[in-house]
Amino acid sequence: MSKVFQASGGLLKIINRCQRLTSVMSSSQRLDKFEQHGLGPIISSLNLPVRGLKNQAIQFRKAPVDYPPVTGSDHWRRKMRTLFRSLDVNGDGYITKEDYVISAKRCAEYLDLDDERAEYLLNQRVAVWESISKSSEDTSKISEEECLRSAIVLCNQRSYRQEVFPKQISMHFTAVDLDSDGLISREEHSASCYSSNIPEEEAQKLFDLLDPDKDGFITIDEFAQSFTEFFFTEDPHNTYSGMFGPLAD
Ligand SMILES: [Ca+2]
Ligand SMILES: [Ca+2]
Repeated sequence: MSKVFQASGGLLKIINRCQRLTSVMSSSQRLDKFEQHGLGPIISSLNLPVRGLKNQAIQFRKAPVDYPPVTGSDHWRRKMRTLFRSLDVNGDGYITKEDYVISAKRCAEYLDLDDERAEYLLNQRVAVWESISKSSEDTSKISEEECLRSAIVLCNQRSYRQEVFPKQISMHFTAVDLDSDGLISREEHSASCYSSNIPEEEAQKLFDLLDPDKDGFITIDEFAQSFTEFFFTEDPHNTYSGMFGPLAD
């Protein structure tokens, strides 16, 4: 998830105005309306590191833009807080570069990587941090509050759903697919969970959730499906609500 816009004083008013529109329009129309309020350019400067994924285009089962607007329900906020806390590896209440450095080191430790591969992984994670932090209010740290505030705005932008979200999925997939074979193995997934302080037993359950066809690998399409459902649905019973571990309060 990205926390990549500059909050402005008028932003909450814009969100409230947009939310009032949701009862009378189709989801596609509703998202168009968000764009008309001028939030699109906020994300235009994103420069995310994206791998070619062996020319695999993501095949969404249901396109992100076809989901209704996010209202920011209690359940949705709990999901976002859970994700935030999985990224705040040192638990200091902020996502910082240090979290990405610790995460890379833990991942390398879990997989017993040699120095060269460990350094590659570290550089990759730091690049992710730099891409998401450069537009935050304080470029040295991102608070939970800012993270939630930006998430709801971004999730309701058509341009975010169409252009940036697929790139972010690709970026996160690349970060977990450590041997770059285009598939996330159980071991790669476990390493990623370990680097986010998710217990091994929990990691095994999460892998099964993300590998619904049970072939032993998470494909980019399975990965995209889980992220799309996580970010754009608000049903507490949705299968993917717990994809980053038990929900935070
Ligand atoms: Ca932290
Ligand atoms: Ca792999």
